[in-house]
Amino acid sequence: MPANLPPTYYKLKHQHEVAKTDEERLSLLEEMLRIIPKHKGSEKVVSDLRRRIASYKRGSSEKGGKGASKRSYSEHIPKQGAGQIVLIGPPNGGKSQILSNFTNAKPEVSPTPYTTTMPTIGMLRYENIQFQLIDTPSILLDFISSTVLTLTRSADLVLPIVSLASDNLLDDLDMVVAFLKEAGCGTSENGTLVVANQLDATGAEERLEILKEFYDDTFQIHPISAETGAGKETLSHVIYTELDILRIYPKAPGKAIERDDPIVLPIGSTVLDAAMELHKDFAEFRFARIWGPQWHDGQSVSRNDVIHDGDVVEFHL
Ligand SMILES: Nc1nc2c(ncn2[C@@H]2O[C@H](COP(=O)(O)OP(=O)(O)O)[C@@H](O)[C@H]2O)c(=O)[nH]1
Ligand SMILES: [Mg+2]
Repeated sequence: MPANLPPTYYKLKHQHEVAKTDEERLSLLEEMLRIIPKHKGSEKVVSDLRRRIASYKRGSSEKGGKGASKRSYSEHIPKQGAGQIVLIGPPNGGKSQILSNFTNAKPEVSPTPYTTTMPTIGMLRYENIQFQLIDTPSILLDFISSTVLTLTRSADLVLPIVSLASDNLLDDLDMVVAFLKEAGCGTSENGTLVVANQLDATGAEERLEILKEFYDDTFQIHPISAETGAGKETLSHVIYTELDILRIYPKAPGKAIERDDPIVLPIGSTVLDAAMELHKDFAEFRFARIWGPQWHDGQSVSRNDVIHDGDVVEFHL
């Protein structure tokens, strides 16, 4: 049951999110608990508030909800893997469900809006690499979370998640567009990805058609279901393409190619970039040989030659 919380609650919640000290956090949580309407729909939020207040009073620094990340609060999340992907969107799009089902992270998933209060990280495996997915608190138009804004701006890729189970689908997407504008990440013509989640829901196909009718020219729309996993592989592939990266395989002279541990670099990288990524000592290599569709097998390449996705490079020191 939705909690239908008053705007003041979200304002306090945001202040709590950006608060600098535990004293401030505690007093904001107490204020949230004071003003929250107590009814069946808000039961879960209320009990969560009580639990967190108690935990502050015990002097613990637990900040997230159940299962949330316990790391200390920081707006910037160091990048891991082949790219940092930030999931943003309206409440109940399924951001947390995607993280939970597609990675080994266990964020709280719930039909109660605004359950997610802290970013949570998980790694999504794609073939022989991994992407860092970040689940975020849902966006609200009249209250922009500075955490989500910062993450959106620094991400390698932002993935808006909307729900095909929602009758507010078009409004939800408009809110995402407004948020991206606020973040200074304008939506490019047919460039920005949008994940239309919950494809398994009743009426999803019809809503997808409507979504496409209105937005096919503006967005690349990718239907998926976090629940069934439908569309996951295609989405992972699209993420890979959107990141403008390539994989190359280093090979030691006389040894077999290691296919399970590629070097990931931006498209346009050179033989020297690959050498330096492998190890700083490799920057001084004597010569390098390369294999791939663009090359003669084992041909010698120079430092400034541009490498291609899938190339195998052998460095001679
Ligand atoms: N049927 C269906 N339900 C989903 C799917 N993804 C999420 N949900 C449900 O939608 C609700 C909101 O999900 P959640 O991940 O917490 O949304 P968030 O607010 O975007 O993080 C939960 O009850 C989920 O179980 C999906 O692919 N299919
Ligand atoms: Mg969530």
